[in-house]
Amino acid sequence: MHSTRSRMPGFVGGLAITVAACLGLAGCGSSDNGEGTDEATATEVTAGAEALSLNDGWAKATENDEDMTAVFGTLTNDSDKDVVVVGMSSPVAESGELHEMAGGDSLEPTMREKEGGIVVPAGGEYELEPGGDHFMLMNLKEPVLPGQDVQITVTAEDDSTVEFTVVARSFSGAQEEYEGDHEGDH
Ligand SMILES: [Cu+2]
Repeated sequence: MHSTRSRMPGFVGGLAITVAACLGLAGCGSSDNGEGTDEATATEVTAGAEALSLNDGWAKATENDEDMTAVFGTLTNDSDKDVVVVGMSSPVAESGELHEMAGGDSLEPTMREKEGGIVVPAGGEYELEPGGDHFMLMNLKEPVLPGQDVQITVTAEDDSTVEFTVVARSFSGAQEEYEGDHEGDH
């Protein structure tokens, strides 16, 4: 006996219609900029890194010989096109990465490299914060001290770059482990 017809097709169909209507409204937000730009065209072109500013940027000062640390702040895009951030670097670190927090069943939050970059929407902003997405400075060449200026370079997908200077400060949070790293000095 195949009784697949008892799966309430009317209910499922109603859900699908709701989702489609939502997507049609460009993320359900009201984006009335009055320019009448064809949306498909607008999202194909992105702006360079110079459209970005970093507000309230700061770096976490290192403790206990940590060899990595993170940079946070609010990325703001002043242009009318999205900016896709694909990389970052700093003189104080051998490399820089874009990180996100991995969800999952683990009690310990872990972070990992963010695939596809960070999209700062046209005229909008993107929050980098402890417990969320952040810039990661890997293999530090020296400790990052509270009050120290840390220069960072942010790269967009068209290889354009912009430099910011953030101040390091002590912060007791953001102790997330790197995915696959379980040294755990508690
Ligand atoms: Cu990280």
